[in-house]
Amino acid sequence: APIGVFDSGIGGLTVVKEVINLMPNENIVYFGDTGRTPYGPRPVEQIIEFTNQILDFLNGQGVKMAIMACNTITMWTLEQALSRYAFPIVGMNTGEQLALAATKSKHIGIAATQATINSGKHAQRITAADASAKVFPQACPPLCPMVESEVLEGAEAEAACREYLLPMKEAGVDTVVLACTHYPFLLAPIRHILGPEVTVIDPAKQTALDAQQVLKNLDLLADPSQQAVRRFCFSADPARAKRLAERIIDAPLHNFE
Ligand code: DGN
Repeated sequence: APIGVFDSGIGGLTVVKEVINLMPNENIVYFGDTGRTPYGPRPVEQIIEFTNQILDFLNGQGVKMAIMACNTITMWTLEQALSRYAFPIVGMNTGEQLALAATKSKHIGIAATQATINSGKHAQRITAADASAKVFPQACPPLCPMVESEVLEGAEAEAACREYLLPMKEAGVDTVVLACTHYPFLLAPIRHILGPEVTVIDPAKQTALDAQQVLKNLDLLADPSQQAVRRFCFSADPARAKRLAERIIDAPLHNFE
């Protein structure tokens, strides 16, 4: 049975990359809701409705687990989804352990969609883990649509990353969590803007490790000799999604529909 991985668009491909690196023989069905992205500005009821539609689709594909490869979806829908579906569901790791391990100043920036920032969960978890930490949340509304439209470098990407990420550095953070799965596509301009003195945390790898642990506990890991089959489904423009996938995933990619 495949692992289902999904996002409001192509951002979840940054998580697929880590799932493939960690579990190369697992079958994967990806769903990206490119026809209705972004979810960040949508009301919570609609984010829940769209999420359950995608989980119904993945259920129909017979997935053994689903990974919410989107922070916005995880923050607002994970709890209701866990009680609604029989298969295990893993949300995005919120990165507090990674951030606290990396920071020296204990000033930590969170870059995410407006909906994720509104949830307050990243800040809550960081300060629950270390009461002396100070969190600088920053909503970055233009970044997801920019990535979806394949603007990943150049003057426009640099300018947007500067506008939204530089204020956190100026406020004194030494660590920034990329709490939106689209943002690792912008890692080059983000690193350029923040410079070597700021550590950039992408929780995708930890999310893949979380998923692997759940599969291990349930004895659901694929046979190591299995040749993985991967399918990538989108509600709009699979050709664009494939171009973006090829920018970040090293494995050969087929089956975009
Ligand atoms: N990739 C999603 C996330 O991690 O929050 C955001 C996508 C969106 O709908 N804006």
